[in-house]
Amino acid sequence: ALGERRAKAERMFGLMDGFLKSDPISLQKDILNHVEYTVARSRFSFDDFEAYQGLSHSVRDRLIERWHDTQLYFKRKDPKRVYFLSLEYLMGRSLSNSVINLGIRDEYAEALSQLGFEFEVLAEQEGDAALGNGGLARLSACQMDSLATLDYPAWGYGLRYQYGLFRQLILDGFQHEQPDYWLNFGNPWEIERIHVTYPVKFYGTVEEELLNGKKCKVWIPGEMVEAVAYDNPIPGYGTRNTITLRLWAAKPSDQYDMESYNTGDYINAVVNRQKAETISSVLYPDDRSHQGKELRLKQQYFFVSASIQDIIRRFKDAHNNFDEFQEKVALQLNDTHPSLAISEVMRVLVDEENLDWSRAWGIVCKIFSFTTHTVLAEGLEKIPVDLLGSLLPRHLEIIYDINFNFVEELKKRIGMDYNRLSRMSIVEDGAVKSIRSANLSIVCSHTVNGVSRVHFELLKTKLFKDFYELWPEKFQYKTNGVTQRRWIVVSNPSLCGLISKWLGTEAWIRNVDLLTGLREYAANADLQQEWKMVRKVNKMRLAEYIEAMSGLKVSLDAMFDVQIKRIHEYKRQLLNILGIIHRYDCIKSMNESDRRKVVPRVCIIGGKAAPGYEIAKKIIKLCHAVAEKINNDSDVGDLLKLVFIPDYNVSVAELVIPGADLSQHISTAGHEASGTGCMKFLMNGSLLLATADGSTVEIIEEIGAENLFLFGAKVDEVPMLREKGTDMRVNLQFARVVRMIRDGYFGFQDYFESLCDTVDGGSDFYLLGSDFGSYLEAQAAADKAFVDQEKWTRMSILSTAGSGRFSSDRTIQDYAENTWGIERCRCPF
Ligand code: RUG
Repeated sequence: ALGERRAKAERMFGLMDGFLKSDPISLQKDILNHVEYTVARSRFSFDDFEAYQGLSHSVRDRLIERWHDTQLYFKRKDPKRVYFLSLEYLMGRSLSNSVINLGIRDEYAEALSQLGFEFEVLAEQEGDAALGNGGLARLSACQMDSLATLDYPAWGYGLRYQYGLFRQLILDGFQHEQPDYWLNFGNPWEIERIHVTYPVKFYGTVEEELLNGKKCKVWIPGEMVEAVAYDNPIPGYGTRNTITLRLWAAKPSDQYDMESYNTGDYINAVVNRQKAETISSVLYPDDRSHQGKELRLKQQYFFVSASIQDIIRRFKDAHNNFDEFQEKVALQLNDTHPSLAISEVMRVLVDEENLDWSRAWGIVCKIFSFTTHTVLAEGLEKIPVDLLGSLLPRHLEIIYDINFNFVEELKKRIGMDYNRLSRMSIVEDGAVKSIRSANLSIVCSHTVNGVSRVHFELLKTKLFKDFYELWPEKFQYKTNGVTQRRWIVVSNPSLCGLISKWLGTEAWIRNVDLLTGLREYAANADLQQEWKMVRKVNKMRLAEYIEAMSGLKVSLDAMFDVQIKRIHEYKRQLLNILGIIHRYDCIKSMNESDRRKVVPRVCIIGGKAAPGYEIAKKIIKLCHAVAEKINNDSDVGDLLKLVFIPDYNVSVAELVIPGADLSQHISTAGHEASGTGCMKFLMNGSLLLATADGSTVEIIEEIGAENLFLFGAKVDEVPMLREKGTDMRVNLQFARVVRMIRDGYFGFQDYFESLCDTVDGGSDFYLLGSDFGSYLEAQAAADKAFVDQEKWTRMSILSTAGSGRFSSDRTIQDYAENTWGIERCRCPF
């Protein structure tokens, strides 16, 4: 019967192509049908939100059609697939991106305008899918877009959190967190697969049994939860290929727990079952530390177990010999968060598929690759052994066995160097005995990737030095990238049109290296004129947003200077604010004629602080306190304004980035593994003010140091400067601005005391004091360049022209060829 069904599907394959028409009249009909039958509103009377719903369902139909075709084609071709395991994805909005990638944006706009709606207005109705914290999660989203566009046979796997990243509410300048129940109004971009479910086991005991005379381990679980698949089709651009992001939701299991029903306590039994859903209920809102939390570990195992079952089921549909597994499957660990996939694959192969340990191990070592996004050893995840032993007892045994074999092998290679053996061991013996997830991932992966060249150097010389010396051939790096589809085509349509006009082609949207073609026109007066116009319109859009949000009117002639990212001490938003205080202080002491020479600035800061990160929250409050003072000082007027943009997320970034003249990427050197925000600004022609950290070092190579404003200590100078400390008697400008805060110039004197303590009094771990002088010089250089608009515009064009290397298309192609060993598989229909 299965064979017959397949044959029928094959026969229908040709018929499916272009099944849904995409001319404006057909689109209108579809939208109205969905309004009437899916949304259940009258087609004669519906509002913007209902129109958005009808519209998105009609887009979804078209996505589904291509998605089915792609999946059927992949099934037929059976290529090696990459499975991308990530606990976080920051997808943002889907509507605009989908219609652009489907190539029917203009047809939809026309169809809607005839119905009396505007596409942009409806697009604004969509909420963000914020299933992640920051850079790592947005990177996953960009990489999914590139995987689809480049026709790679790929699947993304993750968790369908019911509550995404918290909404940031600012009351009186203080951050408050509000739950983001993003599914409240439905989510047309996902497809619930009620038949794609897997049981996931937790707790219990491991017992030994005899099977055909062979001793086997059997895990008797204490709890069982059901994982239900929700598929999100990801369309490629300029291709029919549409791949799957499969997110798992936890549901109570029907297979288990009859016992509690039989005891007669029906109500409590139902309530307990419901608790299963908490596993996928909420995203951890901290992008750095979540050590030792049981729910976090449950989340990690839950999504890993369901994904591995799904992958093995797909493999077994077409193959019956696990020796072929490595030819069909590449598993990518996005950071250490999914590292339990390693012990899970071992468990399934050995305990359920009855493979010998050594055969299973041989397979595991060939399928996993690991990318680390961390710079500091403190940031590496550890799982307390007690916790793992209780939640996943069989996994603990397997990890111990992997470690035993590894350490024995290591002894043969390096001898009895106990310090090194103990540093490299997967098991850490300390006050709290723990599993080192990074060591587990390195030992079991064929490739370990960093996310920029600077990061790679740090991995080799510091973080994973011991492992690099053992296996230098395992280590690589793939500098991160972002997708130009989202970050130019969707978010900056006027710039997109201008680029295509001057390059004479839209081909750069798939082949972004073509952007270098803009270099030859960088000084062309006509392009400069049009470039300035586009930038001005984007600034106007941003200014309107600022006014609507805060009531503050800002001048379009001012330089829009932006820093938007998670609030972290190492990202140094505090340095930015101290610089702003200095600027304010200088303006205050100027006479009228000097004031006329000041380049007006609108300083824009946005970002969320992890709820438990006190210092980061104080930085947000300081920003508001300083803004309150400056924005209400009539002495200063339009010369300086400070705005904090609340609830920074992907769609806010899409609005802010195109409107930025200058953007700041000012982390202490050696702390940002890569950074991807800088790439989005670069693509949009914003000039960068940056330290030589993470991927900015490679950006400098691409656009030339003369086209950005560089400052601060270099990576190798940091330890020495830290040792030396900041001498407040020498750094007078720095001492003065910190003193202004300490003296209560901006109010909240006691509250800011501990914040000031982080940068003076001998601490200053992130070197704000020692970098302050060169930071001010870089800012002065930016002012000077801004006065010369011809020069500024040339630098801006050269920034966009040099941004091609920072496309996620390049990153993904490199991964495909040099890490995963997969080939393109383009759906021909
Ligand atoms: O902090 C890093 C960024 O430097 C990097 O660009 C991004 C993507 O690679 O990942 C960020 N990151 C690191 N997010 N979470 C972590 C902790 O592992």
